[in-house]
Amino acid sequence: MAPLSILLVFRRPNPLFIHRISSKASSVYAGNQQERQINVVHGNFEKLPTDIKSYIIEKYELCQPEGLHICDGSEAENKKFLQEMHKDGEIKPLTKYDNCWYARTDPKDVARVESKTVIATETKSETIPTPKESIKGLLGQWMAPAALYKAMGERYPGCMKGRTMYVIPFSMGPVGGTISKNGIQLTDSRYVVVSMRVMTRITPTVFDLIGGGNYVKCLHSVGCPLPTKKQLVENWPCDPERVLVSHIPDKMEIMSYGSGYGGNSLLGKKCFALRIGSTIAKREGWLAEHMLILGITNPQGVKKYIAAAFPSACGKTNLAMMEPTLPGWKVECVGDDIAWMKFDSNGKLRAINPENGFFGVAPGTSMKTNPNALKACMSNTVFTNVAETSDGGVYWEGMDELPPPGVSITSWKNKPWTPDSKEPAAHPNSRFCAPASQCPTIDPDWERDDGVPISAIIFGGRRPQGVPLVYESFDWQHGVFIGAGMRSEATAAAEHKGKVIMHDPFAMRPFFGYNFGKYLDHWLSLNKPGRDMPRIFHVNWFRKGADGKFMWPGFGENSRVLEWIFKRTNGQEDIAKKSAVGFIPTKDSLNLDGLKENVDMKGLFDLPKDFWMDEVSSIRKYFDEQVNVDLPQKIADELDSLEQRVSDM
Ligand code: OXD
Ligand code: MN
Repeated sequence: MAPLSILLVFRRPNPLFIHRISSKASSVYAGNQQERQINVVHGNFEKLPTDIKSYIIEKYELCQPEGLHICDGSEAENKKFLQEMHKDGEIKPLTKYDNCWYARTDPKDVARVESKTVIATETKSETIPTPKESIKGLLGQWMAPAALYKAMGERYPGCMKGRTMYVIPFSMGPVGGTISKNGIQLTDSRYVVVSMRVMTRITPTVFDLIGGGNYVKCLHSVGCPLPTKKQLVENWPCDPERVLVSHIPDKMEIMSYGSGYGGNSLLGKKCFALRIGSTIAKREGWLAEHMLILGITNPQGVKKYIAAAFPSACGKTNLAMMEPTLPGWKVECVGDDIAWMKFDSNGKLRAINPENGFFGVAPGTSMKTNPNALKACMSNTVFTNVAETSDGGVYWEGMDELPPPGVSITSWKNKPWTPDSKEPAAHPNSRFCAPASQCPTIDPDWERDDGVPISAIIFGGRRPQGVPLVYESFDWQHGVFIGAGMRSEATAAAEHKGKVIMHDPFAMRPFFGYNFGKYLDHWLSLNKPGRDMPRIFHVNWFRKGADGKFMWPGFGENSRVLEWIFKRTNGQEDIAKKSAVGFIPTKDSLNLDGLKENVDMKGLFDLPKDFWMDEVSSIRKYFDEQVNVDLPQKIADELDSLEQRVSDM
């Protein structure tokens, strides 16, 4: 298409191309038997693969947008959307940086909404373990297909009226890569399009790669047809009362309604890469996990890769981008949130980061805690719900310093803000959405299409009491048990309140795409002869002393723990000793050279018997109530063995 005609199209209200469709062939929802038209405002609809055309027709019929824009992912297209959004008052430029933008959401749409996130399968037990009688299952939310179709029928018909439907062809992972997968997202939000362009790889090549329907279908609507019936808050369209984020694994389909916030609307991320991804991974024999991936090189130049699962807001991004304090060591980032891992023909587990950007939590990010994240978001970044400064910059809690005198701060709620204000300047779940390639420590192999070899898997959580700085599982099965028993303090990334310690197995509790008991079976089944199984560890940077202060300095100092893990993956036996919970470092084997603070190592590795007896009881209660008959016997045995070891302490 000639650029001139594109220009004309955008200026003219007339359709560029009218595609006639018969509603009989397509819509199961609308019940509308008239002939309707697709008003294609950008792209060549006719050239799309037949099954994608049918998918679009079906959803176009249902959502009734004003036009269809098939995204090409180009710089020019991105610029055009950003400018249009600016003109319409949906975002504003942050003039202090290069091509950075600021969005405020409706305060009712600020986080993932777990209570309204569902998976539809024929039987409930495909989605979640059957909990013990009279207990509410917390390992996912099932919705009967009929109930979901009814709920969709109440939401989607006409939901895009007056808006454009954007078609986003995207790849999770390097385009055409051996571990990568493709998706098509339909959305009525330009904010989503520009954010998806950062977080995934948008390219029309995806249309060529999709054959025979092997892709994930994603439909997203903010649920705010035009003209709006209500006054928008911050110009942020959403329908918070009726949010519904649904997944249909059998159809490889995601449908998300009512929210524009990242975790609910950038469907490549949690919905595809984890929930639907984990069901595909189970079927195909690999793993889709809530894990960062980092490369670590020792002073001799030997490099290894580590994957690590932490619940939301435990510092995954910080660890993935850390600057080691140990001289001569280097850490490079492959990904900060999601890992897809597959055993290759040599039995090595290889991982890719299916994402293309970082959707990081802003508060707490500073030059001290994560200089690389800050550098990554100095250009081409969309900030959401942080505070803005009068000199065109951003501000949030935990930043290194306040802006200079004379520069004022406006909070995420669009109110003047000073350090004396009662409310936070930035929402605790405010985000930066930045291209991964901009991270100064991005790993040279981060886009290798067959992934990087994984030597260790780390589980962790925010545990103020009782849990040592690091321990290693006795073997793969024990490691799977450690993942299953993970617990952590609640996060701002979802709607939970307060600082309760929540069970969050594998940091996947909000992201399992299928029955957690079957997920454990799948993990256990991966340990096959001839495979080089990664070693499994558990870390806790967040233990607090009697004075309520963190006992371990964290951040770059965590490289000392990574060094110990690195050595263990080299088979160094003399640096570990057996404890009730797993192998822990022998005295003096954790390198503390040059550590500026005094650290109570004894306290950090102390295993209080009462605490661990309580821990065993909590895990047992959780397994009994939540996983019930779906708990694999091997995991039940591991729990019994832990109890025995603790009572022998
Ligand atoms: C995230 C989360 O946004 O885990 O990454 O909630
Ligand atoms: Mn996450």
